[in-house]
Amino acid sequence: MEDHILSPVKELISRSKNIAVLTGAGISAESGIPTFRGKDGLWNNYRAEELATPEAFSRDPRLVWKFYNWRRALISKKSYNRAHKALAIMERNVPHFTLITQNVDGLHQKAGSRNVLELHGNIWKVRCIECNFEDIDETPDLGELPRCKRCGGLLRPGVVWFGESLDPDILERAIKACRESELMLVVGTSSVVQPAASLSLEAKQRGAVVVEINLEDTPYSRYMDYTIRGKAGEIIPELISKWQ
Ligand code: BJW
Ligand code: ZN
Repeated sequence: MEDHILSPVKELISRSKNIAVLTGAGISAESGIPTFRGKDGLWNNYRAEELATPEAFSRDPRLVWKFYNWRRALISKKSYNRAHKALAIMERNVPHFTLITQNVDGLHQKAGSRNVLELHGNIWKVRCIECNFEDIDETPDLGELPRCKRCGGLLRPGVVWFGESLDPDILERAIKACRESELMLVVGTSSVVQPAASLSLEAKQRGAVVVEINLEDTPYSRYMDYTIRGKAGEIIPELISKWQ
């Protein structure tokens, strides 16, 4: 990527005291984890409404667990990439830094990021549908119908499905971080899922500079101050190269 495209954003990153970053599945694509949409997207092989909704889980919990066990096994074999690492380095060099992710793979934390808000939960979390007991279990395959340690009730993945509300505390902290930021980076998300997608507008409306890093255009590209087209694993390390 030519430097005249990146240098104003590099400059903004080194000047800003408060940065918010929103990431999506595209940041983990270079780790070998499939995205949801697009030609190699997960939803091309599986129908979202059959798997990622509370109705699907009530109808056929075995099928939903089969899908999540398959994804848990896949993610357990993957590592963070240069983009995750570069964001962890950015956090250490910026006074106020919030990483908001839609991803459930936990790779930001594995790369060393500390202040991470997981909007859609975490694939290693499980929650009892009877007593709400929450646990973290990194066993890749939890079997057909995993049960609660406390009460024997059926466990469900600790992720947020379509039609479910996001954790209000996490969402509130994410909105606050965006509103207070001077600069917001939106990385590797198709920006079609709400309310995550509109976080960049919260930032922009409060005067932040918004930058999109993606392989392609999204419905929010036109609101961006800068759009950088390319791979997150190449662009973000370049943007923070002065701290490497
Ligand atoms: C690269 C790259 C590289 C690739 N480098 N880039 C308002 C209007 C309309 C609908 C709604 C609305 N408000 C709420 C809704 C309903 C719904 C919604 O948004 N639907 C839309 C699809 C229309 N939202 C909800 O239901 C949310 N709940 C909610 O709002 O509650 C209140 C409410 C309920 C009901 C009605 C109204 C209000 C909950 C959303 C939960 C989303 N859950 C999932 C599954 C999580 C668990 C799991 O993983 O199994 O979250 S769906 C899936 O999509 C997952 C993701 O986090 C999310 C976003 O996907 P993401 O990350 O953007 O991935 P992709 O694949 O879409 O894009 C990848 C991008 O990367 C692409 O752009 C590539 O180009 C790029 N890329 N390689 C840089 N190397
Ligand atoms: Zn229970």
